[in-house]
Amino acid sequence: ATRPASDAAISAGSALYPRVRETYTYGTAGFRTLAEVLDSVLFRMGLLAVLRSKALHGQWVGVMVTASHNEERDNGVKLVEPMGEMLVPAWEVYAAQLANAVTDAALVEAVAAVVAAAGIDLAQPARVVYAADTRPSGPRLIACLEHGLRAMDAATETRGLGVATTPELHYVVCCLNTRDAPRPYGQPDRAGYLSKLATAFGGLVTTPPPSPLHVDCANGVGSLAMTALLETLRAAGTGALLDVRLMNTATATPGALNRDCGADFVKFHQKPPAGLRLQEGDRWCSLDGDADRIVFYYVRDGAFRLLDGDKIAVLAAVYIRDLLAAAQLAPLPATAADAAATPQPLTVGIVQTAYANGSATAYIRDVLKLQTVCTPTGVKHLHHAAQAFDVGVYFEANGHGTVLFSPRAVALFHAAAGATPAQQAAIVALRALTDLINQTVGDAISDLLLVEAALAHARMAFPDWDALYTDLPNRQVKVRVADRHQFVPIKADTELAEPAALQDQIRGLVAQTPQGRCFVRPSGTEDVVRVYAEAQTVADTVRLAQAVCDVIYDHHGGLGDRPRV
Ligand code: G16
Repeated sequence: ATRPASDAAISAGSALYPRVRETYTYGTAGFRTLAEVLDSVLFRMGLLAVLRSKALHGQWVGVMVTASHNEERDNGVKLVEPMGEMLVPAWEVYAAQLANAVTDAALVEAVAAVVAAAGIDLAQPARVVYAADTRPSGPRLIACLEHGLRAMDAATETRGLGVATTPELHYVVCCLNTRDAPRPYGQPDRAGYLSKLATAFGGLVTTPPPSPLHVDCANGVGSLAMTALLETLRAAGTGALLDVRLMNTATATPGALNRDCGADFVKFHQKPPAGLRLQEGDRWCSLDGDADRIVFYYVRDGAFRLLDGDKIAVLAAVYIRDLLAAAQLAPLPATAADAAATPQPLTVGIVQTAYANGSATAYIRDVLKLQTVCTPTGVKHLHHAAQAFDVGVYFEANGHGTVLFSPRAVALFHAAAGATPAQQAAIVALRALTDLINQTVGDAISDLLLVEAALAHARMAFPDWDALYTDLPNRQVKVRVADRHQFVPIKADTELAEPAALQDQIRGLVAQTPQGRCFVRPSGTEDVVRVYAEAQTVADTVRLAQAVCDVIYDHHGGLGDRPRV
């Protein structure tokens, strides 16, 4: 058979971006490692993005260049599906095959193998939209990506968004693919994204907050998006509704990104960003490096108090549950087409991971009486589990999450009229919420507005929110090891299949600890193994975490200094 014209372009392009690593892994959020070894990966993901779009008959797919919470010297890349979701698992395998093809010729063969395996018609059009965060390596890696897009098909329709947050890119992908749908997701650019959020927020909140919210922007792209959001609100005449003070906005200072600041730092260390003085009672939050995560915090009686992703999930669930109760919506038939079917109430559920605090899960189950589901770490897993509900609230404890409304629920909100002013107001609020919440992926800025709206609705201050339940003491520790891939998690990350001896020891240590829980899993974004422990007391938690870290360090290839909890 004649070889496609792209073969020569792929081979020539590949020669410019030699592969410099043994193995690249498509992890929790795509490829993520030192930026300096990623050129070949970006070129090859350009090829793959074109193939993915062709496989989907020319629908837009997204490519985001970011390493999110990682240090500035890292970077990464992940592909985004047409509705804004994470790349499907079968294609993660193809991504790894392309990234790891050893020679230029092997890469050409690997591309041909994907074309054959996925049954791709290369004559199909391709459309790819891409963006990068503020990392200095971004422009270079985008150039590698663009070369790959052209090499695979010079006629690929492309859109570069420049510097954008990860959730903005997910939003734009979804908008581009729903332009002709009955309910387009929105205008496919930053202005459309911000005005959608601003309009929805203005529809939910009527009075300014009692005190400003200080926002640690992690010296990342979130500061640019927050600044633009404030301008959008001001232009709409609703600027007073959001009172924020932006901190850590030094996007151009080398090395500043995520350094001693940002959502991951705050959650991990359970302390405020370095160099910021928190006054008693001040309201604070931290975004991460690509603005897809957020955690809130404050100081009370001199103690740092964290309001993490679990607390956000509970607040969002309570808010939506109250609105649903006030709206008194009639149940919908099981399908719109089948009016004779038994009417079904809307289902509401909360999706968490093993990192969810035991107290949060107990509160959701015993007090809110809502269903909880536990999935492995990674938004891709939570997102799909949340789609099983009409209102699926999903948050990782680290502040990554959102709320999904089923098409059934959205249709119901738009069809309902409401017999009383209270019902009408609740229905209007539910409609606005479906716009305020970025349903394509976790979004720190959308979540910030959601939390402000929920607190305003319930007239709650941070301490009231915090008091919904009390977290069990918990610790997370990173252990550097020679080979993190020897740790094989099962049962939604709660146990290890391998090394079996380690899992037995963890079980023994947990059994001796009141309300103890502990698990170990390899990170999919950093070269470490993560240890999580919680227990009734701080002392027990520290003891449990330290004991497990010691076993790993001493018997499973620990590197560097012994981890100290
Ligand atoms: C990414 C994922 C999150 C995950 C986090 C840590 O976040 O999107 O779902 O919780 O990595 O993953 P791991 O424990 O495997 O390192 P981000 O904000 O870094 O993109």
